[in-house]
Amino acid sequence: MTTLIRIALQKSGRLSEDSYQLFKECGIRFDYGTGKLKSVSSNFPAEFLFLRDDDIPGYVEDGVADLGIVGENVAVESARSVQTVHRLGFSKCRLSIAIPRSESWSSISDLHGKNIATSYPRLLGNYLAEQGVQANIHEISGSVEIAPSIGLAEAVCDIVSSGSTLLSNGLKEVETIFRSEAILVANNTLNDEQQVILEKLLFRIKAVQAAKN
Ligand code: PRT
Ligand code: ZN
Repeated sequence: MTTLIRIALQKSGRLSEDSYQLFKECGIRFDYGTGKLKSVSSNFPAEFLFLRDDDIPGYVEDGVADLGIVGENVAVESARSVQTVHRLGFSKCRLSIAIPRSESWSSISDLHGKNIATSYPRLLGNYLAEQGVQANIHEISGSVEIAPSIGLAEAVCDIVSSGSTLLSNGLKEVETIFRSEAILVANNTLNDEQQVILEKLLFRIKAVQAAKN
């Protein structure tokens, strides 16, 4: 039986379109968007799995998938043991601290003793520790931006792209703690055949990227 490499992609979200487009430009064909959870390529030894982005690092660590495309923010926050094999340059965003627009700000030490709402407790905790700031981290899974207006926290730490979500919630960005983009991650123990397929894929990805620059 020929070896297939299993690649986990986000089913539907901010990573999906560019991920599908990348494989298309690499000349690798597969069906997606039909509601199917997996699809085998018709012209490359790969099988694609369509998942929630949060599940991708764990699937790759466990070897359910050999490769995955995920935001670096999600990969690092997950603390899963996977290797970053390539940076893909799309789905760029930043993880930033924001406070109500009416509040003054002089430095990160303003957060000492404050409550900060975030879905990224690990990334935020590491940053605050590095900066020597002691604050209370409140982990919430969604709608982080409304936390200050409902009295849950004095600050938030959330993903920002254009900044319009912060603006429309009366917040201002005061400190960027992490810059992210989509990355290709791999299981730590690929066998020789899988490694050969990964090298072929990387060769094509690099050619596509080089043609754009
Ligand atoms: O359903 P599933 O769990 O798979 O997807 P999801 O809803 O958890 O993730 P999704 O699709 O929103 O984001 C996937 C990845 O895209 C993230 O992990 C980031 O790496 C990256 N990315 C890029 C973003 C953004 N840009 C982004 N703007 N992720 C989220 N946002 C959100 C942000 O949380 C905030 O609510 O968009 C809002 C801010 O956008 P602006 O433009 O108003 O600043
Ligand atoms: Zn998600």
